[in-house]
Amino acid sequence: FDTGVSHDKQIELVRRKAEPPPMYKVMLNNDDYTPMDFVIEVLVRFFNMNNERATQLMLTVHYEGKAVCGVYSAEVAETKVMQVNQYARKHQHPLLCSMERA
Ligand code: TYC
Repeated sequence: FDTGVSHDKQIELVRRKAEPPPMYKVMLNNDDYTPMDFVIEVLVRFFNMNNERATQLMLTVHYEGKAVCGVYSAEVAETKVMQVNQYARKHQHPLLCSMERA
């Protein structure tokens, strides 16, 4: 009988159960102006790091150009990127947070 769910939709529903959702790396990018202390504060506030991990990651970005802050679902990754970039702009720093497929 008619369940109201098309055959294509049923296939899509089965596929979604079998495959894990795509994951995204959330990255911080280096720049010459954002204060180191501000980057550490961002990592503590938005990525739930303690001060030691945050300091290490900030230095990795500073010396290597970028680093992965965490790996998340699309929705969580998009939210982190928005929150970090908004927070940086509010404080008038050029700090850039971005995401890419893991
Ligand atoms: N390079 C910056 C400085 O020397 C520090 C910095 C680290 C900036 C990490 C951005 O994502 C960043 N003040």
